[in-house]
Amino acid sequence: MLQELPTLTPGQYNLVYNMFSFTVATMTAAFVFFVMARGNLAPKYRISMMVSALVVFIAGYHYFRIFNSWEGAYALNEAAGMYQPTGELFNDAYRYVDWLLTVPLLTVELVLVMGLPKEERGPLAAKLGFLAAAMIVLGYPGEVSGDASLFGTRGLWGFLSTIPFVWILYILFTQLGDTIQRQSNRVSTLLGNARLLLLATWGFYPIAYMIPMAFPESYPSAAPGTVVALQVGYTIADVLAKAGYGVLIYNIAKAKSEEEGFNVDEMAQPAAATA
Ligand code: RET
Repeated sequence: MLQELPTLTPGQYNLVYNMFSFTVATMTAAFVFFVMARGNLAPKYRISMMVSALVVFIAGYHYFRIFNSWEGAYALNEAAGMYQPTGELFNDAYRYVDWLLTVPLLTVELVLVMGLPKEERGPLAAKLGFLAAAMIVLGYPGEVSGDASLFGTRGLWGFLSTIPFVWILYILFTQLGDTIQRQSNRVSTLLGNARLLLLATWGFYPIAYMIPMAFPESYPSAAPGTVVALQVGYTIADVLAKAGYGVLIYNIAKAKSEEEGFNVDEMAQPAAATA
């Protein structure tokens, strides 16, 4: 959807505008939260919060750029009462570059918080990270192609990207199943929830990607509703998959820290006493 944007009603334009603005705020706030919450965790689990913080920082930056790109791509035509494309590029590459950096990090977060032995951790994180990057790279040519049909460019690259996607899910639901079973009840429930949130949010992206395939003739220049739905859909999924998921990872790390005898209040007392 590079240059051929459709004309939008003010309601459609503003919905996307406000969603981008909300996401910049959410990612920034999540960054502050993850950095500050780090101290509540046993040192071993702090790295997973740093990875969460990196993910939302990268996303905050990209949403800021996406937001500016959206503003530049449209101008209000007052006579018509509609937002018309200015001819400036609405750059979808920001979204894909963001995913390319953050999606492998999200898989690393999950591996780190599981507290696996070192020799299992590295190879698993590398494998999941590589598959995640491959999934994003393969999706991009279809996203920016003008041919949105199921058996055309969008469908072909979407299919190729689904292969690493399914592979990741397979690893998460088979290999990691045993590791999750080995944890205490509380932690295994939390890890199970994180995995389900990952499935629910990640599953949303290929569905959003398929929306234009329903209207390949008119997409994108004559399909304002589809363009808006795609942007809003990806944005909601990003907030849940990054900030929401990071909070779940925090809860897991906190539960594990407590089980391993780390007590935040004891740590805080000496500082409070000197104050
Ligand atoms: C694409 C192309 C169509 C097929 C598939 C896709 C999967 C995308 C996913 C993206 C996840 C993004 C996340 C972002 C950050 O928070 C590329 C849309 C399977 C799963 C988690």
